[in-house]
Amino acid sequence: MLRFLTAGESHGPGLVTIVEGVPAGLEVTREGIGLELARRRLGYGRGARMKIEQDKLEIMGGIRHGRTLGSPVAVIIRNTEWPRWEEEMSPDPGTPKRPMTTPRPGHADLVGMLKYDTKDARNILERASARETAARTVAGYLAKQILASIGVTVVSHVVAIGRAISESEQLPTIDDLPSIDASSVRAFGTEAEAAMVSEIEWAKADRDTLGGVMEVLVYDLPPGVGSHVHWDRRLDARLSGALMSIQAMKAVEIGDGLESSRRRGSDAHDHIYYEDREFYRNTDRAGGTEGGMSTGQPLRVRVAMKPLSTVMRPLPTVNVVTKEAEVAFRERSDVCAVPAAGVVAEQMVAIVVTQELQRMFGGDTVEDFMVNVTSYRTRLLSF
Ligand code: EPS
Repeated sequence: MLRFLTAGESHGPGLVTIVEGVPAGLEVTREGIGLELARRRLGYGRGARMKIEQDKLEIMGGIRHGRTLGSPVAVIIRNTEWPRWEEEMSPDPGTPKRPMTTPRPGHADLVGMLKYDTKDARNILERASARETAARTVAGYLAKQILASIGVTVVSHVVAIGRAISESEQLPTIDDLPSIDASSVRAFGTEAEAAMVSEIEWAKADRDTLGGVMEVLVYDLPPGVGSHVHWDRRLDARLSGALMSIQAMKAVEIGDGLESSRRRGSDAHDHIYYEDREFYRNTDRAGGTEGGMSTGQPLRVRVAMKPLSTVMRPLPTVNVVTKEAEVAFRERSDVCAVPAAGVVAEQMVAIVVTQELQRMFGGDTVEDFMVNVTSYRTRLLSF
């Protein structure tokens, strides 16, 4: 089963990802990973850093002549910002020039300083930064390649930025992904895009930040992925945990989620029909999961991001050295990172779905994996 570790600080020498459990024979290109990294850099409202970072990657293992070997895939992404920050931040090893002593409310700063016993928030924020998600992108890309081998597609789009909400009921499919990626806020539909952009402009002018909501959809997943038999195998539980692991996420909703809690049972579920040897539903209120398993309907998950905590109009805090009231430190940041976070959400969903498919179907090679999935799909047709 696919698993991965990341290492590296936001302004350190670079980010490292090791992905284990990738089947052999998967087509993987440096360009493919690079394109995925570029998608994560997009979005109106991002700061200067994203124009600076090139996300140049080096493949250190697991891939030969454009195909995976079955061994761990290792990738390094060097931080363009490293030399400048190294000079500025640590004139003498261990004694930073400017320790950051006024933690930002909402960030990992204060709790991290208490826990790891440091009076310099930089020791915490460097790893807490969402720069780490660049490293996750490598695992997300590999997962999506595995899913593509069996025709499963994953799409994300931004449904809200601040108070600007997309009203469209229509769900985008993989064919809509190019137009979503071309949208400056990764919205599906131009009307929503205009409202979201002006929301960001308003926040920027006000020296403030914004959060929002992203939706991830998975199509053509066979029924039965995940399991009702144990808490840690439930697909919806695993998706929620993975999405909440993304920096700054505060809520996850599966299907109609909160709305279904306000409905009656007669109006809350997806009725079952049968035609052409297949069971199907006319609605997808459950968001494609029942009993912790995929139903075969599109998987539909939303995740909400809080506004970034580096606010140019700084919030009240306490200096951890003097214990005096002060305002939180400010440094270069983004006004809104929701479009980029949506790409990361897409990747985390792809990773979890891939893991659960691998648990069901195994396969040391992509070919074995594909054969096993096909045989399961055939069995369902003769149920
Ligand atoms: C981030 C702050 C900004 C973002 C960064 C996440 O970085 P900096 O302070 O260096 O300008 O650009 O995001 C990335 C570097 C990235 O690759 O997504 C933060 O505070 O989390």
